[in-house]
Amino acid sequence: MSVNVGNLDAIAVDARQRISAAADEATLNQLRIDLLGKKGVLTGALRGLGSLPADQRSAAGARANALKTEIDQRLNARRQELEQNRLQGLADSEWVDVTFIPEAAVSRGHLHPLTQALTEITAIFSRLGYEVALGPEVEDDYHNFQALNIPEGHPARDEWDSFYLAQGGWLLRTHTSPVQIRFMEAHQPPIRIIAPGPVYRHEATDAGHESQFHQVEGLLVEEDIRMSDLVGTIEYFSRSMFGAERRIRISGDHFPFTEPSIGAAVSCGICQGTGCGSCKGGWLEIMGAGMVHPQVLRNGRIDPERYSGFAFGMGLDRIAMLKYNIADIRRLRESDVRFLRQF
Ligand code: FA5
Repeated sequence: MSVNVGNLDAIAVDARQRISAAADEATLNQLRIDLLGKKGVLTGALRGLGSLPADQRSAAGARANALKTEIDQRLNARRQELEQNRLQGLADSEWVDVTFIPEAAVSRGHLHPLTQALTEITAIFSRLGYEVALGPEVEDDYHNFQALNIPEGHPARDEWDSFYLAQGGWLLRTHTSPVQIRFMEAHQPPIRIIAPGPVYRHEATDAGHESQFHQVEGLLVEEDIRMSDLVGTIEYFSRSMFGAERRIRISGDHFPFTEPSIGAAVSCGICQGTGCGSCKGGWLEIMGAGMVHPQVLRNGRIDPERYSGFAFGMGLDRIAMLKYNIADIRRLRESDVRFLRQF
């Protein structure tokens, strides 16, 4: 190649451009070879100096050497620049501050007391051969009331005032008892189910009452089932759930869908049965129960001449309160971890 100051300028322009565009170390290494290596552009030009006329040789030689130095410096500078950028990029992702004191281990959560109580209830009843059934939270009037012997205008509707949806006569279920009807409509005996879930009531709240709480319904329908089977089941449940030292009180009650009907209460663990702000005279009512009314069996398409059964509906929140000695039901819904972490 013939060398003159003009094409040295062209090499310089091209080299500067390629060096500043190089985005990584490998490209820079390759450029060094291409420009300054044995077979590099500039080396070739230097070699051609000998063929220049003597009067041009020294000027072109000086220019070529200066360019060689410049290229070398530019390659080094660009390398440093790339390294600087890399370190800056690391700041967010990989940079390790060795002076940093690690935080205390992040505390793990655990199951909510209501979930813990329900898990235990499910385990107890599954030992007795019950399975879990679920029903809708938005119910129709028929399943929530009429099929349970509560026709329109029946005074029991006052006890179970609900939240009604604007259209279609739907309501938020006031208890889990409609699941009894829905399950019987679809199954013939033997039936042994528990049906847990949220229920809603339009009522004032206090330490023992919420307007949204949870129930666990139970239904057993087989041949020759008696009240003693129900009482035995309640006793077995209470002993398994609360321990033998808690006392159980069974008293008469009234529900339109059971005949006869009873209520079951467990002695309060906060006051040891003497009476306090979170119980009623030392007792906490945990469930309503009774023998399934023959008309309710018929509404569920089951022959009351052949089959009989019992049903119960327990308040899950009340059971969790009893089990864990929680004085106010409203605390269960506050989601305050300082409170929840105790259980
Ligand atoms: C009923 O809801 C009936 N469906 C229960 C039943 C089922 C009876 C099957 C017979 C056969 P009651 O309204 O009493 O009954 O509620 C049942 C339980 O839910 C109560 O014993 C109590 O433990 C709980 N409970 C009732 N109201 C509230 C409330 N506002 N807040 C928290 N728990 C409540």
